[in-house]
Amino acid sequence: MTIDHSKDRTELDVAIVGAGVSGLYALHRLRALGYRVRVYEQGGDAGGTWYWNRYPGCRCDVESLEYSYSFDETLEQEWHWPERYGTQPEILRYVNHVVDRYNLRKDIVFNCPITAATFDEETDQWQLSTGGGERIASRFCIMATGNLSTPRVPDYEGLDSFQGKWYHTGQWPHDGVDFTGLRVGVIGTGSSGVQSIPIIAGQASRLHVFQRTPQFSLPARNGPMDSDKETAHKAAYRSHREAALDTPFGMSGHPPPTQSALDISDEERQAAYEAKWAEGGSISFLYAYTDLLINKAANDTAADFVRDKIRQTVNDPKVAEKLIPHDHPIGTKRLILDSGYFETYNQDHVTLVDVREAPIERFTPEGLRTADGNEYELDAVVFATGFDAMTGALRNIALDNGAGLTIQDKWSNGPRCFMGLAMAGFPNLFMITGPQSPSVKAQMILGGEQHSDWIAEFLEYMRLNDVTRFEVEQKAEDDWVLHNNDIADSTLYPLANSWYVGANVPGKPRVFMPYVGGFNRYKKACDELAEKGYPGLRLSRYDEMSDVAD
Ligand code: NA7
Repeated sequence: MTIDHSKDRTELDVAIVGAGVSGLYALHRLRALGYRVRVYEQGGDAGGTWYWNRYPGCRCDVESLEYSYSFDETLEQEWHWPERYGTQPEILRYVNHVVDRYNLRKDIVFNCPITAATFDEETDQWQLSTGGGERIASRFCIMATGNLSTPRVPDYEGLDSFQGKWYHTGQWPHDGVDFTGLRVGVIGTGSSGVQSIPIIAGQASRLHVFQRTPQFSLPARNGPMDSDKETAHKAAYRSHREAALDTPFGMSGHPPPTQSALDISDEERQAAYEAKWAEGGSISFLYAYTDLLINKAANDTAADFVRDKIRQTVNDPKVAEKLIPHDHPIGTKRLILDSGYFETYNQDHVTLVDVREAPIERFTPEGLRTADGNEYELDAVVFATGFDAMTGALRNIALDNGAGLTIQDKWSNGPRCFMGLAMAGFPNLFMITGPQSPSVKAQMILGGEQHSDWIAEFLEYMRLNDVTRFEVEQKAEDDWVLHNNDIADSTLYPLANSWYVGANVPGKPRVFMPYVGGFNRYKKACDELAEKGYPGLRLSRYDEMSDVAD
């Protein structure tokens, strides 16, 4: 991209890319500090994940009283969440309420993808281009582009010829899809598949689920909000929020475990798992013992408990065995919460097809064919096949540092970031919940707030010190990447072929992307960085005279 020094371009202090929950809060926070800020969003409205993922059954797996903004006590008191876990429509309604309440819309440009971004060494500014050809110059750029925002449809031969309709869960039509009476195929059994399959089964005349990898899933035990619980939670909201900051996953209400799963009797452990199973929720289950995610033998006790539950739920033992995961420790792929998922396979019109055994060979005009020669006639196909997670959105932008380094080159062997917030070689560029930050391993709204607050304080520090540019020192980034990898390697996470390591995208370098040292530990590192005057970040000011001479 050529640098645009003309005057007919938007001039900003901070350009934010993405109007999801993080970008919205960053806008609110930075605008209040007096910065000229604007958000650029490719979607037609705000909400990010909750704007795009409108598939049936889409719901957050974090309880609604936790999965909400904490920055305004009035907001958290006045909003009523009708269910234990927020549905997509409810969360989107909440996001829009926030947008309107804080008058954010006036500084957001919708339907406006940022297609290119180049750093201008001469002026210490980012030069951004939009899909519509607008040019923006901004001192700082914040990529709030989301972790699961680049949907992936596998490259199946013949898909063009398929005469039915097909959908991706992450790009669901706004007016919904009625599957009544249709022969439907769902490909993929991650959270999106597991959440939508029971509902699609309720409409379809015939449902085939094409499963490559069975996944562990626990009952969500969703239901109407318990009003006593809501009242008590709201009465102590501040202490809940503070407690959440001091947990590994950014959520309150889960006392830290004190024992190894291997230090107690089988009976006691079984009773504990039963209680967690009855309570619902993934954190509660995985946080039952100190070592479920670091010791395979401990993990096996939890995995076996869930395997038995699947056997007890699914009537046909052969189908049950196919639904039972054996290739990864429980919790090392995102542990799913469901509402009646395994029970769905007890319905006569629902069939599980193992595409690990016989992969999908191609689509045909009538449906699809698997490698064992079976043909499946389908009227509609749902791709619940996930995302190019954590790096996809940024890599889709023609992003370069103006000195020959592109993001594609920088991340050719996997993402490298300093605390998931910034990168060596890309001055004045921030990420919110980027790779190598807790991101998807912590409550995302809390993570977005924490990152935005940290960025806001850093910008204030630079303003106070008359600085126009920051750069991450290479050593600081290398040390952080090493630290991130060391922590991941001390856990069971790398044992799974998950999107955490990019395994779902053919050819993607296998690197463990989220920081799993705990949100609390991570936040402490961020706070210390600020307290110590930002070691590892080189600060400078451009020479205005030379700029004028240009
Ligand atoms: P996920 O969790 O990445 O799940 C995608 C599913 O699609 C998973 O079962 C994949 O199997 C399957 N998949 C992907 N590609 C194929 C092909 N080519 N053939 C067959 N099956 C395939 O995405 P979700 O949208 O469900 O959830 C994403 C996150 O959103 C979730 O973790 C929560 O954090 C919320 P695989 O396991 O790769 O073998």
